[in-house]
Amino acid sequence: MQISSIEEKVLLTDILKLKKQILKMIWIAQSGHPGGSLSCVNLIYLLYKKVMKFDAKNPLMEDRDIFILSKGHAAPALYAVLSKIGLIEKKELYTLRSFGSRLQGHPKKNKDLGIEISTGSLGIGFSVSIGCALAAKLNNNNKKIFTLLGDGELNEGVVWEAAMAASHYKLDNLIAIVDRNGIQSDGSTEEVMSLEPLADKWKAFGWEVIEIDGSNINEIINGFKNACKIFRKPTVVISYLIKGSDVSFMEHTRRYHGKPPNKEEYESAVLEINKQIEIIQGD
Ligand SMILES: Cc1ncc(C[n+]2csc(CCOP(=O)(O)OP(=O)(O)O)c2C)c(N)n1
Ligand SMILES: [Mg+2]
Repeated sequence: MQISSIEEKVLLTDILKLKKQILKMIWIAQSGHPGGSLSCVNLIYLLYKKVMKFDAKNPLMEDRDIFILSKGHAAPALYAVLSKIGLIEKKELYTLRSFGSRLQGHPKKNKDLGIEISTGSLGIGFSVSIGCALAAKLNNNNKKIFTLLGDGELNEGVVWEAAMAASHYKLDNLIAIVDRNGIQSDGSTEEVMSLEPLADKWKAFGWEVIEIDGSNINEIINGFKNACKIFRKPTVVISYLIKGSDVSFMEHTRRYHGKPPNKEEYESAVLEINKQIEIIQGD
């Protein structure tokens, strides 16, 4: 692993710790979606940490940027990041999916927690983000709307209807991010419902397309920042990632799409991640 700066080292370590946090939450709940949470947590963290205009001390700030987790089943990744930035207490994370908890299996709208809308029904979060972007334009508010979709989520017809509307209304304040991990619940995206040539499809719908290596911190941050500079059309950042990334037996498989680790699996995953943290620290 080539680490070029101290900051990168800190961010990579944070991301690995977030992955451990996600696994612990899902293991304790014995329910949840580890694969798609592990693949995208770096994107969500870097958005909040390095890109978005968002103050955890004032989550209702009028001109805050908005993040919508359209792939709502990755809620543990969002909760872990919201906890890291100070909006959710760590001990509350372990109430994931329990009766009465504010942290359900899919995000439930709670603006004090930084959750702008309820999501989970695939395609809906993305559609709502078009409404948010339009509203911001009508209110002359220069906030940005970021929305994260899964690649399997792109099977939903409503996604393409929303994509068409976004370019029609020239929503340059809207940035969609696709977690292109290549796997959905029933197998590889190309086997279930082929998406390629994906970049060309978005271009044909009038979008600017930025493709990034989703495991490279600088590419992610630069990709998001460049997306914010595009004028008169929406941008999609297609992020090539690995489902279940950083836990070898969860990588590149649909097995852990919606299956929690058992005790042995959890402990072995933590050991693997700890080793990676040690390597980064020693670099
Ligand atoms: C409308 C709708 N249909 C079906 C589901 C069930 N579901 C949850 S996740 C998922 C697969 C999503 O695949 P992908 O977007 O690739 O997720 P990721 O790989 O990022 O976890 C499905 C079908 C749902 N949540 N909403
Ligand atoms: Mg996927």
